[in-house]
Amino acid sequence: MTINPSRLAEFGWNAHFTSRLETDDFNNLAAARVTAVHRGHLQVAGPDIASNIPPFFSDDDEGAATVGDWLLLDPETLRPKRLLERKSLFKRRAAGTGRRLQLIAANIDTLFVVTSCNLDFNIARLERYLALAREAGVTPVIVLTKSDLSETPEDFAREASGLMPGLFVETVDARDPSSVERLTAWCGRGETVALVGSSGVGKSTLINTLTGKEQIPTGGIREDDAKGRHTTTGRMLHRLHSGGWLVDTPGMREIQLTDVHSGIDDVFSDIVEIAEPCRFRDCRHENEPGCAVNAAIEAGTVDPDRVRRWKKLAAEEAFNSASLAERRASDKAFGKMIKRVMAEKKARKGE
Ligand SMILES: Nc1nc2c(ncn2[C@@H]2O[C@H](COP(=O)(O)OP(=O)(O)O)[C@@H](O)[C@H]2O)c(=O)[nH]1
Ligand SMILES: [Mg+2]
Ligand SMILES: [Zn+2]
Repeated sequence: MTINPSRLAEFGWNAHFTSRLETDDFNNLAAARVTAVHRGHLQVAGPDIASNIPPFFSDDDEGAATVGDWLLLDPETLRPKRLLERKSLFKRRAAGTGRRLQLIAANIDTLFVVTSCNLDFNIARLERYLALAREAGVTPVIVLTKSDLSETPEDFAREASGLMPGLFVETVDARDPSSVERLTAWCGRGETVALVGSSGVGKSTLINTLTGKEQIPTGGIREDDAKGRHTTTGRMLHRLHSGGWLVDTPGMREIQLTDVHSGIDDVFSDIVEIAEPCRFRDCRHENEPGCAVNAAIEAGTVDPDRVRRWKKLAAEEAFNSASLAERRASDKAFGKMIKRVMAEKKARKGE
């Protein structure tokens, strides 16, 4: 078993990963993709590999293998040796007081931000998802569903296009394969997509159309079991009939805005630029003298609603990141304390 990029493309491998290999790796290791993470093992898939293997951790915060990761394995034992540098990573803060960082999915190329041509369409929510995509290192594509139910789907598309320079927007009837074909450019061999959006917008319908199977219940039927646990019977990665993969994990569905500072700056780069000459470095663009943002609002060169949404998102992000930083600091202090206690114990034993 060796590493063969053209066969690995079947599992979403692309040039990014080939460029991360050492010459020796090709003949000495095998590569496989993590398709599910369980408590004591990882489920992986690759050419001639469909196995459960031991979990993989390296020493940093983001070192544990997650869904979508590529691992280099010992070809004999299939033990994981190395985690390949990720192309992208979605992470979130766990529920509860600790609010630890959880890795959701890695190596997604494109995020379909799904909304419908009706009341679900909400600019602030879309901006949030765009920031999330940019932070993760993923190309966002806005997918407007239910085009068949709207008299003016092009109006929704036009408004969505204005959210970010160069943003892709596609309008579809999620139930209709010929309409969903517009999305195949992002769903081919070597491509991995994920999908976010509110309940009812047509995500499950879209997945069924993209996979060409009626795998997933639609119309508000829960996929979780009665106790609210997520059933994980091979639903994490779906193979698309155009050759790509779709990641659909519970974490991906519950994703929130965390640690997305640079993502927000990307989506609102025009306002960040306008704010550059503010007199104070830490200008909050409220009533500070010499505020360039307020001057632009006065002059009518920037949309005040957009500024308001930017401030709200940035404030929320600052709050979330602060609590994460505190959490990390206290984890470190706790680790040091344990080390000290162990060292003292050892020293006493040695007496
Ligand atoms: N007319 C129409 N109905 C759609 C479209 N997409 C989804 N639906 C319907 O909307 C409802 C919710 O879709 P579903 O895929 O379950 O949404 P999810 O909650 O995002 O997974 C279902 O009854 C679908 O049949 C569409 O593009 N056009
Ligand atoms: Mg659904
Ligand atoms: Zn200012």
